[in-house]
Parts: sequence; structure tokens; C-alpha cells
Amino acid sequence: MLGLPALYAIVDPLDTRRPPAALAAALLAGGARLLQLRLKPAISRELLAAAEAIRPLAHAAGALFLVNDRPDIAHAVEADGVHLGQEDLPVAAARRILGRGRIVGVSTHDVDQARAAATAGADYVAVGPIYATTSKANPLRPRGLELVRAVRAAVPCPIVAIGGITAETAPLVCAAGADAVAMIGALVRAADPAAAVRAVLAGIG
Ligand code: 3NM
Repeated sequence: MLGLPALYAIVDPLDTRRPPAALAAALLAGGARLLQLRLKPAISRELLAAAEAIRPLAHAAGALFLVNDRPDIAHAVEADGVHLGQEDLPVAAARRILGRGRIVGVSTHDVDQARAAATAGADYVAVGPIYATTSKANPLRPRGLELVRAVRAAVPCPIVAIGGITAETAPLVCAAGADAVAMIGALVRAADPAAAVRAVLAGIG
């Protein structure tokens, strides 16, 4: 079973204009040991360039590096894996692109989706949104900690909770059964993202 670091830090500058590689370096400096690169508006070449820049930074720090949505780009930069949404490629197809030994995670929003992802062989399931979020286009209604508890009872694989989580709420989310907490805004909108990572890790590390 995959062992996940307790903080799943997402490199998505949102509207901050922070360069992704600088953001990644700050998150790693704060102690993040898993980064996912998520650049929704980027064209393929921009995403590839950012992934090429970040992968060696992550690996030099001993951190896992995942690419959002795109198994092809994850494979091209020798990332550790990919994170798939409900409308992305299925797990099996992503594995065919990535080859053996790579991590494939899947976003889910209810127990049925989480069960389906686990049955399809996902290495972890992300569940959310736990709290209200402004970091995603057309977010679903918040599910609350109840979704974490329900998925915990339904699937054997690691669970990553996502959506509106902060340093203050992260310990509650972990106590509800999440193996890791994923965050964008609480990290990338912070005046000092490295300090924000340290604050989260102080509560859940
Ligand atoms: N996925 P923040 S919520 C990317 O529910 C994403 O699947 C979600 O950003 C889901 O930590 C979300 O700023 C946004 O709320 C997470």
C-alpha cells in the first residue's frame, strides 16, 4: 500500500502570478514531501516546461512529484505519477502510458466514485470538496468530514482529503480518517508559502 506524506501540496499559482517552479521550491523548503503540479489554463508545452523544472527540485528534496490530469506529461518528465479527475483517462489507460511502479490517484466526490476508483486500482483516492473552495471552477457543494468518514469505511486505499482545508482544519480532517490533506489556496495565497507549509506540518506532521 502506498504511504503518502500527510501534506499533499498542490502547485497551482491560482491568480497569484507566482512562477510554478518558485512556488514548488518554497513548498519544498517548508518541508512538503509530495507536490502535485496543477496548471489548468496552461497549454501542453507550458505544463511540460513547468513539470521539467519542478521534477528535479522535488526529487532532490526527496519528495514525490505528481502531474495533474496528464499521464503523457507525467511520463515525459519521469514524474512519480499522475492525478486523474473523473473526466480524465481511466486508471488502466493511465497505467499503460506511465508504465509499472507509478502512482495513479483519482478525484472522487462521493462514496460510489471512491469505491469505483479503488476497484479500478487507484493507488489513492482524493475526496472532496470537504469545505467550500474558490480554487476550482464550478466546485461541488462541500461534503464535510462526513465524506472522509464514509470513504474511510468503504475503501482500503489511502485517502487524500481536499477542498478549503487550512492549517486550522487539517488536524480535524486527519482525525476523521484522511491519510493526507491536499491544499492549494492555504499554501499558495500565503504571504510566505514555506511558513504556511511548516504551520500545517506542525499540526499534522
Ligand atoms: N479538487 P483549496 S476541491 C482541485 O473536490 C480541487 O475534488 C477538489 O483547493 C475536489 O485547497 C479542489 O484552495 C480545490 O480549496 C482545492
